[in-house]
Amino acid sequence: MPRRARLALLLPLAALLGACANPHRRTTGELVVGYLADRGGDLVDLVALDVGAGGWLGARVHAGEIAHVGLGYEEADRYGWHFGEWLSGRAERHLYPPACFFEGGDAPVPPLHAGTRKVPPSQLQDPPLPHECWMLFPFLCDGDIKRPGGGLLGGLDVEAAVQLPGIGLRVGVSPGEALDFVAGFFGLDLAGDDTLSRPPSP
Ligand SMILES: [Ca+2]
Repeated sequence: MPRRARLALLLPLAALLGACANPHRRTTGELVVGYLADRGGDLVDLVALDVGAGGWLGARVHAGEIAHVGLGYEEADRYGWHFGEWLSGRAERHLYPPACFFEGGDAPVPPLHAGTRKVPPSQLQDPPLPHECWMLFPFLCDGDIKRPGGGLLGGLDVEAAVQLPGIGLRVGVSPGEALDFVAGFFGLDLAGDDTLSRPPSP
């Protein structure tokens, strides 16, 4: 390739690298590593897989803030991965009809789900608080059931859990976080969790 033509090709590339090297005082290597880390972070945010060490007998499906449907009772310490958060023994409990009907006695009660409240991120270290919500459209009964840090995208989380005496399993997928993962390839950060979208640390 003639030297003049090579220069014509290299000059735009050099200009591009120069722009990449210092948009926020980050080097090109930091940008590449940060981009890959953000895509990986978005990917692991969209799945949940954890075990419940505890007892009782129950099965349930939670579909964001649309449905908390189940049967039976689970009381377990959860260990594993849950939508970008590592759980190491967080106590959770969930109670569903018909036990709730028994608690209500003769009074007619709606099909309630009693469980641990999802606390805001600032209170993650505090003990979980009890809450009750309807099994369908639970947000109408309890307005504070969002996953910590889940935001609007977390409202689409779907998870299923089975608890047997001694051990249980929970799996989940977050369509909202999946949307954020795909959008990341187009330079969008719907969840606001990309490190590259934040100013670099001094
Ligand atoms: Ca993101």
